[in-house]
Amino acid sequence: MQITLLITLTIVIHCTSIAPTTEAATNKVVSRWLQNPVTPDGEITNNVEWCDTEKHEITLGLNGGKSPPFLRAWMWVKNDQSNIYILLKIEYFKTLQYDTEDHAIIYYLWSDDPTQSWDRSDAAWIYQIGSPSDLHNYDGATWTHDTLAAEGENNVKGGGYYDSLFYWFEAVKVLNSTDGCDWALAPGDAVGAGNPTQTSDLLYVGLYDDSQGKRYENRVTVALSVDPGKTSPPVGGSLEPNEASLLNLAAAVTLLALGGAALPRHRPGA
Ligand SMILES: [Ca+2]
Ligand SMILES: [Ca+2]
Ligand SMILES: [Ca+2]
Ligand SMILES: [Ca+2]
Repeated sequence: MQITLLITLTIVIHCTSIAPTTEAATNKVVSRWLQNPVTPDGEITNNVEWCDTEKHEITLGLNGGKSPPFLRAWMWVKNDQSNIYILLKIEYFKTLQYDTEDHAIIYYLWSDDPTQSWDRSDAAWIYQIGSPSDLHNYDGATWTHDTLAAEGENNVKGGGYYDSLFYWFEAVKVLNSTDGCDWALAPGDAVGAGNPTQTSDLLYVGLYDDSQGKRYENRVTVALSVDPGKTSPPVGGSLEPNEASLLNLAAAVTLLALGGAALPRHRPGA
C-alpha cells in the first residue's frame, strides 16, 4: 500500500515538473500604493524614495527572455491614482559592450478584444542621456513617437545611468493619458497577464543594447494597487432593501418550520 502511494506521488511530482509553465514563466510584480514621492532623476534620490515598495528579481534574456545570455535584474513598482513608477536595476554583463545609448525598455502589446492578437502598442524608452521617448504603433520592427501623432504627447519621465556594475533606470508613466497613443490603465488593474496563447496583454521590460541592436527582456505581470485610504464595499456587495426583506422573511419561515418540526407532538388525552 505504502509503495503504491509512493509510486503515485512520484509520478504526480514528475508530471507536475514537466507540465508547461506558461503562467509561471511570467514574472509577477506587485505594485504598492505610493507613499513617498518620486523624483524621476534616474537614480535613488533619497533613502525613502523607494522604501515604500518591494524588490522583485527577474531574469532578462534574448528572444523574449527565453534565450541566453541571461541578465539578472530587479524591479520596484508603485502607483498612485495617476502614474506608475518603476525602478530598474540591471546587472552589467561584458557582452553588453556598455555605451551611453544603452537604454531601458518598457512596452505593452494588447488588443481591445482579449480574444484577438495584439493590435495596439505603447512603449517607453528610458535613456541615460536626454528625455525618455513615449512611443506607439509598433509594427513588429519599428515604433512611432507619440509626439508625431495629432493628439500625441510625451507622458513619460525618467532617466538612468551605469555605475560599472549595474544599469539603473527610473521611470514615471501616466496610467491613462487619453492621448490615443498610450495604454489606458487604472488602479486595481492587472497588466500583462496575457491570454492562454499569449497573443495580447503582453508587458515586457528590459534593456536595449544599442551598440549591438539586441533586446534583453522578459514578460512581467504588474498588479496595480488601489488607494488604501478608500474603504471597499462589503464582500458580496450590498443588498437592496427589498432583497434584504425577502431574505429575512425566508429565513424566518425556515426557522419557524424547523422549530415546528422539533416541537414534541401532543397526543390527544396525554
Ligand atoms: Ca529618483
Ligand atoms: Ca552597448
Ligand atoms: Ca505611447
Ligand atoms: Ca503618450
